[in-house]
Amino acid sequence: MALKAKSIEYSEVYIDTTNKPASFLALTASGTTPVLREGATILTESEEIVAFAEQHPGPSIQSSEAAKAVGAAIFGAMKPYFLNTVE
Ligand SMILES: N[C@@H](CCC(=O)N[C@@H](CS)C(=O)NCC(=O)O)C(=O)O
Repeated sequence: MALKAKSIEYSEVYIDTTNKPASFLALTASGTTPVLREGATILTESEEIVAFAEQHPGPSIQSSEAAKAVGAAIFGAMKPYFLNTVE
């Protein structure tokens, strides 16, 4: 989304997260998505990717600290549903 918001050209590679390919695991020690690779640069944290995108021309896409806190709280609350671990 950060790349799209900044109109940065990119190509997407989808993986099966239940059977992660070795080529993907070679890029990221955590084995999580997203991963951005540009040349020798590999970014494996969403915030790093947003910071990378922010360096490009166009309107700022940085969230305020308050918005980040709200997003983290919502994601934290929803995570058991995403992972189907609701008790
Ligand atoms: N700290 C990482 C967390 C990334 C993360 O948790 N990604 C999830 C998808 S949103 C993931 O890859 N889940 C699959 C797994 O852990 O195997 C970030 O902010 O980018």
